[in-house]
Amino acid sequence: MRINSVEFVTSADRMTGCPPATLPEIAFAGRSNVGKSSIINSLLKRKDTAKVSSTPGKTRLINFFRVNNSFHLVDLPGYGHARVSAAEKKRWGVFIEDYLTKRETLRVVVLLRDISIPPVASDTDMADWMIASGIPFIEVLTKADKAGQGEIARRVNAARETIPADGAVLVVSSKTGLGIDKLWKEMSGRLLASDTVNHSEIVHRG
Ligand SMILES: Nc1nc2c(ncn2[C@@H]2O[C@H](COP(=O)(O)OP(=O)(O)OP(=O)(O)O)[C@@H](O)[C@H]2O)c(=O)[nH]1
Ligand SMILES: [Mg+2]
Repeated sequence: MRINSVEFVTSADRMTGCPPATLPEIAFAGRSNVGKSSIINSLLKRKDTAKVSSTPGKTRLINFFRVNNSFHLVDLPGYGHARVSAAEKKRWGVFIEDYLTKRETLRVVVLLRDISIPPVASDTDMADWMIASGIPFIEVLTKADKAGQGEIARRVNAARETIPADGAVLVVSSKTGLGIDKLWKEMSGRLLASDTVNHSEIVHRG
């Protein structure tokens, strides 16, 4: 993907705070600390467009980034973060659920999991819920630089068994750039399937 421009659009903490639904969107979901913001930066070839932190729960709002004036990448707050109150968790949950089920321009969700951490209930619940709700998603295992070849193969196989997804399981690292081009390819396929996007802006390399 050739990145011509990236603009931060807005942060929203409720549906009415989201920008007008005019551009197709891809949202990034996963547990806190899994590397959602880092992957967005890697995809955009930027260091700190999306805020990254070693403290889980850094992203507390839904952040919208406009790319090539053609589509949005959307950074969601992580689920399953222990350090926030039950009330706040519930409020986030309702907002994220609203966003995922009601946003007309949402094309696909990139669902991230840490390759070194076996799936927990919140991961499988999320995947099951998206399947039941008819929300298409791409399954991605992150932080692959922390795992050896053998472990990667095992985790990919396990991921195929534990989480039924329609497509392939992608393996990525924001640290080394592994799998980023493949992920772009998968994402641009979903964007190209929509009419509203300016096709000339979506060009993937190689
Ligand atoms: N080794 C390694 N570390 C990573 C990678 N991606 C992210 N990290 C680290 O993981 C931590 C969390 O990264 P973030 O991108 O902030 O994670 P997040 O999913 O956006 O977290 P929340 O906003 O809290 O939900 C940071 O310390 C990152 O440096 C990766 O590919 N490899
Ligand atoms: Mg984040």
